[in-house]
Amino acid sequence: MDNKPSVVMVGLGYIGLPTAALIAQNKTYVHGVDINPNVVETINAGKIHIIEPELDDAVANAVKNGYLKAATSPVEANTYLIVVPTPFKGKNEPDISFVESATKAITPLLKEDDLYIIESTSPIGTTEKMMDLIYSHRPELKEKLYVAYCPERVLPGNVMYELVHNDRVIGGINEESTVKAVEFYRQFIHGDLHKTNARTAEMCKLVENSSRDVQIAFANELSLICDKADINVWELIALANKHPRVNILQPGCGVGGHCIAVDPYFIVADYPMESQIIGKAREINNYKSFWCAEKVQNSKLKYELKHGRKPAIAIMGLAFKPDIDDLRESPAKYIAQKVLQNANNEEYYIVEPNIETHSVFKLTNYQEAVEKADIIVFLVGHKEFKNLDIAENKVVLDFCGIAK
Ligand code: SAJ
Repeated sequence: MDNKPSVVMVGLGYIGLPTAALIAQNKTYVHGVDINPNVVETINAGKIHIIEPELDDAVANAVKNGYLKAATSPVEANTYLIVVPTPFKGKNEPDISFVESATKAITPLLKEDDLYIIESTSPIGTTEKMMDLIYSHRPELKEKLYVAYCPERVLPGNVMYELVHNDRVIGGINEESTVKAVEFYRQFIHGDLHKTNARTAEMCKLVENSSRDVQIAFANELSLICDKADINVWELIALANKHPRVNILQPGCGVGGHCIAVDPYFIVADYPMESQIIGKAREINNYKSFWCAEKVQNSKLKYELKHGRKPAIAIMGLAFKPDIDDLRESPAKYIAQKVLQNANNEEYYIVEPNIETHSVFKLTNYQEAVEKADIIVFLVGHKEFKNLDIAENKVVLDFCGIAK
């Protein structure tokens, strides 16, 4: 690519790469940066290192047409996007060191009127902090850059569509920065672009996922109460939701994924005294997974007492939510691991229809597992598990409402 890139995208992961491909589709030159040379090589070969529908074609075309190129270091451009991970350090403390090092890497390249945007999920105040970091190294640029925060809110599996069609919240460190960032996103986003300031935009991302976490915690708490009170929680929720202003979510075996189970800690870490419900919701949702593992253990012992032999147990689902193959941060996987740790010569059938093999778990076909097991534990509501024929004499532990 001989053309000067107009956008530098730092971080070519689940969000950075699809966004880079989308911008490049719009005939804007994008220079993608990733610290992993294998990722860079894969992308420059027109291939992808992550699983996301339609992303392969988008990247292949963008690379072929010369609008997307990857490298391990940045070059000069007009717009710089920071889309790197913000993991945890210690006990649920957000770690913004990747955002910091990405910012340091592009700081020497910045010039007057450039636009710098953070998309990474970040603790409140990160954009201001990064602006100060830039100006501490480049004081001559003070107030001459546009600096903004713009979180993404796409659902894995539907990223290419949602990137274009979802509304976005855009918050600059001043009004001019907000306007400039809106102009940038307007080129390739059809959803509405809502203007605010950087701190509100940062908080907005965290609040979206915390809100869902709190609502799921409410459903999970109900499931614990109903278990003791001998009430079918699924029926209860369906009935309560007949009220025109009630909308309770579904209980499950815990909350997983890389966002909902993570982002609330970004608020709790900085505002521990104020974020009582948000913190408690995290505890409840984590506890729910532990509780499910305990239930399996109890039911195993009960079975042995009653039948005088060890039961065969089917663990149905390992993914973090229904109908996906993503096992990272999965409560179902955690429960399966915990159950196997307690194993005492019982026969186990581990089922995950969305993957072929697993490095730790020996997988069994779901029909075979249901047929052979005495205790069937539903952890994930995969479509394959619906309407299965289950013999009357089997013990069913339904943690995801599959049998309802
Ligand atoms: N879950 C329940 N009960 C429910 C709904 C979900 O237990 O009623 C569980 C799921 O099984 C799963 C977890 O919650 O373990 C999260 O699943 P999800 O599908 O709700 O969310 P994610 O993590 O795939 O995507 C979320 C989305 N955020 C919101 O819906 C507020 C997405 O829009 C965000 O872009 C994404 O997080 C992100 O990157 O932040």
